Amino acid sequence: MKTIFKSLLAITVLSIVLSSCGNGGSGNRAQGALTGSAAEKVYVAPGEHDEFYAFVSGGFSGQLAVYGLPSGRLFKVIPVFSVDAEKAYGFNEETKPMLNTSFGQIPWGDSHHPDISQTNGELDGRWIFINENNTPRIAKIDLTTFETTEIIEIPNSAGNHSSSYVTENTEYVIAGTRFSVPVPQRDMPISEYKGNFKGALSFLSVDPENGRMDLSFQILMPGFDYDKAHPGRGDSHGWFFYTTYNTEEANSLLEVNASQNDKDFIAAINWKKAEEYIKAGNYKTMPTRYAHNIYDEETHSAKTTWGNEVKVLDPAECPGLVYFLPTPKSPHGCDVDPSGEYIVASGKLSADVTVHSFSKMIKAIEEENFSGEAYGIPIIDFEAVHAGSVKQSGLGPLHTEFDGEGNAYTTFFISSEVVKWKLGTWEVIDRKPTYYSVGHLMIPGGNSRKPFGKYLLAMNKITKDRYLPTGPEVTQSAQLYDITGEKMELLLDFPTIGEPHYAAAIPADMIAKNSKKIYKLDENKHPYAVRSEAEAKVERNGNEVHIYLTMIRSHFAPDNIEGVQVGDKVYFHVTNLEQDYDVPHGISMIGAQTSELLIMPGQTETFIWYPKRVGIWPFYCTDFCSALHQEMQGYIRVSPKGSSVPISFTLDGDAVDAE
Ligand code: K7E
Ligand code: CUA
Repeated sequence: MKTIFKSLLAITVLSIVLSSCGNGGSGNRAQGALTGSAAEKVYVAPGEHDEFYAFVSGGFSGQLAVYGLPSGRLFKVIPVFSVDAEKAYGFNEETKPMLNTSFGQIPWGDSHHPDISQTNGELDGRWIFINENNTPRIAKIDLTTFETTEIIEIPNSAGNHSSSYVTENTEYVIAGTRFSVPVPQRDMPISEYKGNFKGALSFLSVDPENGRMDLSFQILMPGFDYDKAHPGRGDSHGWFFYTTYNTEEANSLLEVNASQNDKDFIAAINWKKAEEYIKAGNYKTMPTRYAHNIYDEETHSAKTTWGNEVKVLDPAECPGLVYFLPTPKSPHGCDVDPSGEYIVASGKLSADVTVHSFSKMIKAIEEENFSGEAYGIPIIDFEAVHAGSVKQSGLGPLHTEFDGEGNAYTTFFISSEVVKWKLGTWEVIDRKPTYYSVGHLMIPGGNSRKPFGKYLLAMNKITKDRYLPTGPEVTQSAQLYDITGEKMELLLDFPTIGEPHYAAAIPADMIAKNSKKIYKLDENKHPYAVRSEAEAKVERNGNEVHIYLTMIRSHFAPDNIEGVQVGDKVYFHVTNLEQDYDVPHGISMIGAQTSELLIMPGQTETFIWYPKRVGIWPFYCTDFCSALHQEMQGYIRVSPKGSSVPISFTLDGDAVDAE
């Protein structure tokens, strides 16, 4: 077994070496794979719109990027888990609470798996959810504003990786732990991992009206690593499937020690059963602490509330809740086909892609066709659940998506390719190289009951010589394939932000029409909003100065402010009075230790400035908003501490005395 592992390692190394010179004999760089019509297929003429929105995770950037397909044009980077100076996310007073956790305010995250909300198993385009690995959290982005509106921390979890996938009606978004840890956390020898650490799988309910997430319950699983997950659909709706690795429960040198077992497991969770156990009171309530941050569109502000307990189910005490499906070997991807019958597992160290059958699983459970148990959880006999395997399909299978036409597409990291195969017969139909070392792939709607087919997006970890070099750090990339024919056709590759782990795409017409254009000024409930220039003012309260500032093309009101002193804490509460589409204004103040604010029409945002030196200091609009944008500026007079200069300001060119 060790030999296989070593030879796979050797192949990994070899393929990375090979990849710099064309990878696997696929011809001379990209051109070899391109036909003349490829350019036409991705050409979106100036002023025309793309057919799909693609939401591509930023991995270690912590963000979510919005691209158009088929053009690959980048429209927006939505800040989610990392601060973003461009948009003041995490810098202004309104969004700082979004990054609160039980560990304090965290400026960064590692985002992997976006998933669009569903109704009846089809994409509904209301929200998109995404996980944060490092400090476990799940975020929700509103697809009318393309803003992060909710982040909930996941307690008892560590490395929130098998996340964030939604059930057929977005009843739940789920979060699984990659690392097992002591639950509750405590001081103990790491060497006593085995049998003592636990893996928490979390179910967050989603309010069908407003999308509000709530940590419903957790299932405390044995101390394996939980890797990827997907919900059942159709007949398997009500179940959730998770791949596991390190069923050896090793705690050191996992690359060897967690590669011993011939088979790890897919954990099949009956969450409808879990609901029954919860209803029957068959759970424990564990004290814990986690942040729940919600952005309110009316106040344009986020608030943190704290959760302090969680309902926990123990599978050993809940018969019928969890079953293990033996699966070779250190599986990563866990994907369910549109019918819900097939559960596809990609064993990173297996030569084959293993497919389990949901109907066989149910039959095996009824017949108690078990080959053993682990920590009180039945292990179903492998042959009793196994539907088939795609044999010798490539090296290092990772992830699978579906086109809704009975075909599956699996990525192979080591052999750097996408392989198309047929569900049911398991025969390979086509394979195309990727450039290079592909991780996830995505077909629009490809993990729902209704995939849209047409395109496949491969997300690559390594690009080597594919783009102009930019020093030691080079871009990662996505590649677009046409999948309308029997054979796949490579159309385009384009650079991505961060490391693209996964993506979700949806036909543009499903969400473009809902896209918000402005915030209505008369609905602005920000506590420091002003709705007209006449209300603009400056107030002193001890050493705090509150500036209620407005912006409209092309001036600030007030624009001259006096009476500020060194040592004050100056709040800029800035309202954009515009009510036209696409007229944001920005603002920053010399020496401000924060980012600019970029304020949308009808919105109010706040930043704090600490005047440190006597003098006359300017502020200006940072977003080119009109022909007279450059005139959009103002001054603040800063006097010495204790000075007798009173607060005063100019409105409409007239001086106003505030005191
Ligand atoms: Cu990169 Cu889905 Cu986090 Cu596989 S995971 S590649
Ligand atoms: Cu307002 Cu530039």
